Amino acid sequence: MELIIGPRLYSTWSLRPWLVLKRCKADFTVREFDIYTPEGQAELERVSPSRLVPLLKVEGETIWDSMAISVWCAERYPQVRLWPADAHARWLARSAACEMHGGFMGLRTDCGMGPDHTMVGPDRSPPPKGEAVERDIRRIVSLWREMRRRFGAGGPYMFGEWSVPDAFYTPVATRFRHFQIDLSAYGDDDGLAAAYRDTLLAQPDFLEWSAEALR
Ligand SMILES: N[C@@H](CCC(=O)N[C@@H](CS)C(=O)NCC(=O)O)C(=O)O
Repeated sequence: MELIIGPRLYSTWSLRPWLVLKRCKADFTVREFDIYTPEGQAELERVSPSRLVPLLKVEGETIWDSMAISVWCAERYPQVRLWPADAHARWLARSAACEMHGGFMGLRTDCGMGPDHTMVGPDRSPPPKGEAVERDIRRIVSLWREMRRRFGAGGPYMFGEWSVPDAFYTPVATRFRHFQIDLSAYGDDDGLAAAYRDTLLAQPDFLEWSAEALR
């Protein structure tokens, strides 16, 4: 089984299913290539039905899209709890992950993982300003706070124990850190969202990804 990804430093979509596969302790290899070069673009054209990464090559098929790969993982590794056990939490966990998967264009546009935006380096950028990005940040802070308050009793992750939304929001945590976004200015009065951001940034699997990215 092979996960095909873009550059670890920039490809937020690649990070998400990689985290999910690691949670499953899946036996997989990684093929990383620079999608931003002309050769990388040609390779993308050749290997990817959508011209995007990530892709999972398994049993003769190519599964494309980070969410499709995560859904495949839940099917393939039913013993690993990738979604919360509680039904209400599970419904909302899927909503939260899908909201990230399909939205937050303001944040993605203004806080992109461009070549100078390392996820872990000291060269942080100033906080972005603008209606769309600020609306997105406020929404994410409110979502994180609500889920942590309602479902977070069993652990430090969004729904207590680790689940797929944590993978989907890890790149957001890196953006909040990189762009020095003060979450208290967006309704995080008591630091609940900031603590969750720090939990995501301290995940051992994420630290492994970061170390590889800087290699
Ligand atoms: N909805 C897709 C989005 C994937 C995506 O946008 N991937 C970017 C890299 S992070 C890409 O492949 N871009 C190709 C390009 O910029 O040419 C998913 O969840 O996998």
